Amino acid sequence: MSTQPQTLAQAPELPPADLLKMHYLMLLARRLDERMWLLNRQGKIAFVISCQGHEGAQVGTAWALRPGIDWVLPYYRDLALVLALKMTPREIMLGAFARAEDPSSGGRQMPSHYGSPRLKIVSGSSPVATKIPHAAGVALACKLRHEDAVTAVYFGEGSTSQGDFHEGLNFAAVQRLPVVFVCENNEWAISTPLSKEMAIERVAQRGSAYGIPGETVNGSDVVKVYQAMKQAVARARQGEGPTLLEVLTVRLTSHSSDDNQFSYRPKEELQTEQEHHEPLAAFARYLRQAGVLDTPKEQELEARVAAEVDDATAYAERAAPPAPESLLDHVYADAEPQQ
Ligand SMILES: Cc1ncc(C[n+]2csc(CCOP(=O)(O)OP(=O)(O)O)c2C)c(N)n1
Repeated sequence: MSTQPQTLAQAPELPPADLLKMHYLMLLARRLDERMWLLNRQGKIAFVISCQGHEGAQVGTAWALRPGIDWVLPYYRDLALVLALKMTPREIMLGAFARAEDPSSGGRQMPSHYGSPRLKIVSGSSPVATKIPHAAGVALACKLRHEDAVTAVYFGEGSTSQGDFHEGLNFAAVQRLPVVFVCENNEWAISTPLSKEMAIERVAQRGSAYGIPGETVNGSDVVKVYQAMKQAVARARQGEGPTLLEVLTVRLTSHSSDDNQFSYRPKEELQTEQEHHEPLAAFARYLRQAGVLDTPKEQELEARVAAEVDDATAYAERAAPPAPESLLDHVYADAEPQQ
């Protein structure tokens, strides 16, 4: 990452209980993610695409949203985000094991295409950035219905070079829609580095082309991320239109379980990022300094998270796969028109 880490900000509006819950969710996401890699290498689940290094961006922004009221269109890295929005570890593992009970797609879509009708989490298509104009559409519907729901859509910086990004931002800006565009910038699009993705320094600069505010925050400064998102959400809710929020993150794993990042990325770069920009450790340090976290509390949280990860894994492993007859559901239109 090219920016220096910022000093962690103080936030009087976040009581210690909230800070601890945020830390717990980041830890839960990290440990679930790590377990999924083990399950993949054991041949038990087909595919993993990681949130590791993005947890601060995701939990910090989620904290400014109202789960089940605001609409959220996540992308595949958003495990910590959907946990913060109240998806459960069991639901996550049911998707990873492609089980019938998986709320995202009944075990039929690739894992990590998170969706939950109960929580207004909208599952996306695999072509990156397509969810950005979808989010503008959701926000337009909310505006026409005079609902005060805000829509938040998440994507990587590589996705901002797709046409869908530009069309979605332009439409949302012209219509002053209640939407927040959250870019998790880890400076890689699989093996393509940032310098080959765009000729500008910051994704946030793209906002000015559409007449909307663009802001960049450090994703390992969870409190700052929350504050920036809170401001963007308030702007949307007050009818002042969209914001482009760029959160600087690090990608601590290969792009996915089918990739080897060391075929294109220097090992030293990853080491530097782990030492200086790793959000889970940075937030734990902040909480220790603030007197909110200590070793016994940390051990207690680790034990609780380990039990939840074990439970979710065992539950999903035992759960039934989708029925063969459901193979073509939602793939083709029904032969008989529905009344
Ligand atoms: C339209 C389209 N082109 C290419 C791909 C293949 N692809 C999947 S993820 C990805 C990288 C996206 O990078 P970015 O948006 O920066 O997100 P990151 O994975 O780095 O978080 C690509 C190129 C795709 N899914 N859709």
